[in-house]
Amino acid sequence: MAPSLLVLASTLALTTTAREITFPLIAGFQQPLTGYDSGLVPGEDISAALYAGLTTYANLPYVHCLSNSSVEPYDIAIVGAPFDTGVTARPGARFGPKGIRDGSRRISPQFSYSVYNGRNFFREWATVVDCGDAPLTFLDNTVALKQLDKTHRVISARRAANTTVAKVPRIITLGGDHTTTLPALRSTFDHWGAVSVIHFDSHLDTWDPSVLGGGLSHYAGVNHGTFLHIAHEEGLVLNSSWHAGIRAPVSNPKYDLKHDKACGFQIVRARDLDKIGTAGVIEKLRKGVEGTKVYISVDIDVLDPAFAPATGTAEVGGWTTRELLTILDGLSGAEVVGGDVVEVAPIYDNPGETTALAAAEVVHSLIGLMVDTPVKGKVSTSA
Ligand SMILES: [Mn+2]
Repeated sequence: MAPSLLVLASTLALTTTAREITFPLIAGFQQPLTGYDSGLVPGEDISAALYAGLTTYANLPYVHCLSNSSVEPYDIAIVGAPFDTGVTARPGARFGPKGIRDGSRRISPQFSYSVYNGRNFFREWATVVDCGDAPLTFLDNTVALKQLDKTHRVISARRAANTTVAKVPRIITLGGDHTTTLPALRSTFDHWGAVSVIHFDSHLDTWDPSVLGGGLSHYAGVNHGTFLHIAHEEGLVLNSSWHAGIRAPVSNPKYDLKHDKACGFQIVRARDLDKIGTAGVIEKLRKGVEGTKVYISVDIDVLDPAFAPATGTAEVGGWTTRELLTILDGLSGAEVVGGDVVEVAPIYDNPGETTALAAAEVVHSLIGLMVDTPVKGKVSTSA
């Protein structure tokens, strides 16, 4: 072997033993994204949980809120409702909670100061936790909805963490098809009475069960297109409720729209935004629900399928993710007692998780509204 090759071979051998990569000194340091090293064992900080550990919404702590014993107190609880046997079109929303949590992995309490308002809603007065999913049977809708009723009752019956601000913990549900909003409204009624619903959706969802499904059987009349009719029938909804983003056709314009009004709703249509802008939509909604407690339900199909393809009943001609977030954030000051994001069916999403990312950010906005405006409960709760 020529001497020059020998030198090269020995240099390579030296290189392969030098495995430690040393970077030049820098004039600063990176704050850990989450957690701080306990110092139990010297070395790298592995206490950080971002993209590691089990996936909760926004890397929040998991609490077994449905436990029979006492748990760490919280003020705002995220809970999944894996239920999709109330749909009239594409199923798949039972995997919505998992999809939304996956879409939220980049969000963390340590890195959430908004460039719009300078606030980090995870770091104000409220303890926000993820309760995991409600155990719902997929074989009987009546039983599943009873299980979800009880889930809401148990989670909201615990004593809040920061009782000096608000005594009743509030819940944000990750759907699930839209039927899952009904148990949530029953639960907010128990604590705060009837509410104005701000319902972001491309569909009315106030269909008379006798028109949609109920002709088949009483059981079939309880579904994701009739739950607002049923909520009205049960007296859970005030006449100051609003739909926002409506664009899907109706079967009978005289009956459907009249019936919708009778259920307590007024309508902002999707294309109204072109005329009055996000500021105009915000003004209508804010004025419309003034002085009442508010429940915000976001059917992800309010977005155009370009921004949310992964949903059961997609309708073209919808709002953008930015427009929806602007409108949601614009509702600050409203007394939001509960909220949800529903109809996310991850199987129809794309590799970029477009729908899941949008849904995760919508949940973030709902948390912001709840933290911004605490709500006093009228019913006292026990520990
Ligand atoms: Mn809906």
